[in-house]
Amino acid sequence: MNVPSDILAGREYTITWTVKNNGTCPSATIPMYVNNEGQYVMVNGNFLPTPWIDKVFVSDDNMVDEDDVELISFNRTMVLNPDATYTATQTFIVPFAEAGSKQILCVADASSNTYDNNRNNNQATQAVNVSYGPLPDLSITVIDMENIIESGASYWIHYTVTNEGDESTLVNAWTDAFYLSNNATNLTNAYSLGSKIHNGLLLAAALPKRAPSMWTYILYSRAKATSALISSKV
Ligand SMILES: [Ca+2]
Ligand SMILES: [Ca+2]
Repeated sequence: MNVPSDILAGREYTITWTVKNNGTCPSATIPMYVNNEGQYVMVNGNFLPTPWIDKVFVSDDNMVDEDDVELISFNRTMVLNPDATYTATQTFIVPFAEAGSKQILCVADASSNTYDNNRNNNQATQAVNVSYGPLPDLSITVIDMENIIESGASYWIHYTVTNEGDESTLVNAWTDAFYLSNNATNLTNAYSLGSKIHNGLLLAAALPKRAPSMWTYILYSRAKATSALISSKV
């Protein structure tokens, strides 16, 4: 397994791993039938591919269990002959919640589909340090809306979102949502006024401008009640 030892959460990385059949027979299903004497007989000597799945996890320890986060699920359908190998390369992203000292666990045939007679060598493990890199910082400003709104009527909300962080957004699509709430911070019982899907990166202000670092939208919304604040959430 080859994977970087220092990883930034939320960023895409490449992992490469190699699997070898150390056994003496192919990783395959051997079709058999029972003849008139009750003996098992191989059908034409053909081996059928047995599908299996290689998986990659990020884990606090070197054991695969339910606490681990699956990063890659890689399907294989092939006959791997004795001493034959294959090498797979896949990309993965470690979630922000997994920052810290972690282990990357790469498991060949993670669902035990093949008749592997020694599962002790089906896992490769590497310690990694997962940290936060520079992050984006979205900031919303409501440019224009009515201060007094009537229940059942429709209104425009004119707003701007700016990236004030040190890094461009790590995703290129998200949803801005607007609520009617009886307080400015808690959305627990807030009424949803509407939402707007944003498409496109917001670059960090310090980076060369390949795309706007600010987007302005006008949201057309219908208010439910009058005596409440408009809360915004990006
Ligand atoms: Ca674990
Ligand atoms: Ca094995």
